[in-house]
Amino acid sequence: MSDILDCQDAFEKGERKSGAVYILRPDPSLRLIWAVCQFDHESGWTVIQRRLDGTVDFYRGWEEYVDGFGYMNGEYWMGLEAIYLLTKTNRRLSIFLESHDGEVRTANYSSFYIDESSTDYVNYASGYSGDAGDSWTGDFDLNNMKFTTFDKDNDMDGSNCAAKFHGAWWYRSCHRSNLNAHRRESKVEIMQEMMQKPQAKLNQPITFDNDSRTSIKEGLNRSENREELAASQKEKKLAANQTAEGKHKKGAKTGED
Ligand SMILES: [Ca+2]
Repeated sequence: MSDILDCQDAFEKGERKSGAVYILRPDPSLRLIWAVCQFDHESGWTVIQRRLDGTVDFYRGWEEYVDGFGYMNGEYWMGLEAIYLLTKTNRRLSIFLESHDGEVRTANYSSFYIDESSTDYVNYASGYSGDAGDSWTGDFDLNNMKFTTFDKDNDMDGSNCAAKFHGAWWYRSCHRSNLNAHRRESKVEIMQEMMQKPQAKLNQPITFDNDSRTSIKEGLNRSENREELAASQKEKKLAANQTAEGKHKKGAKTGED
């Protein structure tokens, strides 16, 4: 069972395998989350969204945006519920946009978190810095907006912004940032990573030590299996302890272990 809260916690525990998949448990009582961690000299970042090559379709409905989709070694959206859990404690966000010729621009927010599912994951972002431009808290403020998908219209526009712009986002009416949108036929494509935790540029390619085709869903399933396994191991241990206790009672008094 994972005892790593998030990628920052992994960093503090000595982990340094950038691009590796870690199993996180941001709240001890809650579910496990599979995530790619990136490390720099002073912190660990949890990759909550990544788009690299257009191989994963990001035009999806509410349920999938809540649960997450994609592949750990490629493109993925971690899922709103997981982002909610992670941003309960870590509230920094960095967005990296990389053009085909390798130019990286960043947008950093010193505070970012989203609220729980009953609010449809209302977002709160502030404290912009960077060179990518602020399309979140500036003139087109997305603060206090709920998340919108093509099958769940929470935006302020007369239309459904997700359907209109082929994406899913915290749209107001409609957007300037649309990071889950369908890729346009343009010469410059972008590579993005949305991470928690501060600054630093990540120009290095992503490498994977883990299974080459691990999907978010598989990760969740495996997490559940691991939990079941851990639970059954705990039961066995408990049973063994009880047996041992019984023996102790029968025999002479012995020290507790
Ligand atoms: Ca609308």
